[in-house]
Amino acid sequence: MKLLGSTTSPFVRRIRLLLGDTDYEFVNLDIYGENRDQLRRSNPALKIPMLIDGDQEIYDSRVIARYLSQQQSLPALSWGQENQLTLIDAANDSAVILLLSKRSGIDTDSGAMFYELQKERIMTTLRTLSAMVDAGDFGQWNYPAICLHCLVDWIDFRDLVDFTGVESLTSFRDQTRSHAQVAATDPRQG
Ligand SMILES: N[C@@H](CCC(=O)N[C@@H](CS)C(=O)NCC(=O)O)C(=O)O
Repeated sequence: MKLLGSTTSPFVRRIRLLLGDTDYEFVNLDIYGENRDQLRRSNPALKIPMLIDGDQEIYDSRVIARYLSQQQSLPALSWGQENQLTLIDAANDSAVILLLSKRSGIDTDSGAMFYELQKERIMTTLRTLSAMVDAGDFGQWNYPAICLHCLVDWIDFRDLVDFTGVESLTSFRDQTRSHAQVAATDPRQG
């Protein structure tokens, strides 16, 4: 089994954490630079992660997680957990948009509607996720908790969000740092 990704992507990190100590090959790609042609050949959506298992190619972390969960005979996610993932993905997608825009030289603080919508989405989802943490909804180290850890750690690493009012999220990140592979997949090592 081969996982195409990068050491900094939060979407890739969640799959690396889910894979744990499974034997697989990790292909670390510079998708905006020297390895872009390899990405073009591998995934027409031009996104990471991507999993290759024999003849089976799987795109998108959510689908990869479903594939691996079936292989590991893990229980299917509940609808509530699916909603947790949707909120985490919504915040993560908007945060990626902010980062790529900044890297493109765009002023994301100009008041432009598009960026105000991304920032609003990030804060509404983070506030809801923070309340869920307070309610104990992320008490188990399962796939949604892994995804939340990767999101919070990544937006902190990229300095994309002011965590005032959602400090439960950074506390959650700090408390879950000791789990297997978390230190080894820290994007700061990338
Ligand atoms: N829905 C996708 C999102 C993956 C994603 O956005 N990955 C980023 C890296 S963090 C990417 O490949 N971005 C490339 C681009 O936006 O051009 C998933 O869950 O796998």
